[in-house]
Amino acid sequence: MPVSKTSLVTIFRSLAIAVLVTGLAACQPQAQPQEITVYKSATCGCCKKWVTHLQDNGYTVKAINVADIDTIKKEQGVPGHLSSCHTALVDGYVIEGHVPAADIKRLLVERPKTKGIAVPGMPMGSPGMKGSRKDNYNVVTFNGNGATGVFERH
Ligand SMILES: [Cu+2]
Repeated sequence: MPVSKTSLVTIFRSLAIAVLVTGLAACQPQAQPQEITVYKSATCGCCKKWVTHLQDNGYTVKAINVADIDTIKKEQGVPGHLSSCHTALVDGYVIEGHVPAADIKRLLVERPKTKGIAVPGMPMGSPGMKGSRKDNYNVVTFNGNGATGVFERH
């Protein structure tokens, strides 16, 4: 049976759409994991505010209160000079301190070779540290051998 020109066009269009849809799906970055575990002390107010910031940005937060947060930091290889009030774990990375949710998202999309990222100390104006002033601060990467780098400037 001869195939009409119209049906050939229809078949071609369907194929073209199928290829396009497959291509678009392949280009999508890996979906960000929704769960993040946060270790903090029970009395830390700014830690709670950072947890709220994560929840506002779509994360399911598993908050765990610990008596000795320094032990967690040592276990996770957070360098002493980069330490802050809370330590979080998400998809193989360590998140130390008041790191903005947008930077965590970029970390999980770009997946650089690093142990984790940190906002050392507790800079005013970082998520969970809203106050009368806004300090400049850096989000820094760290790895096991003491090397650090700048991940983002705020
Ligand atoms: Cu804090």
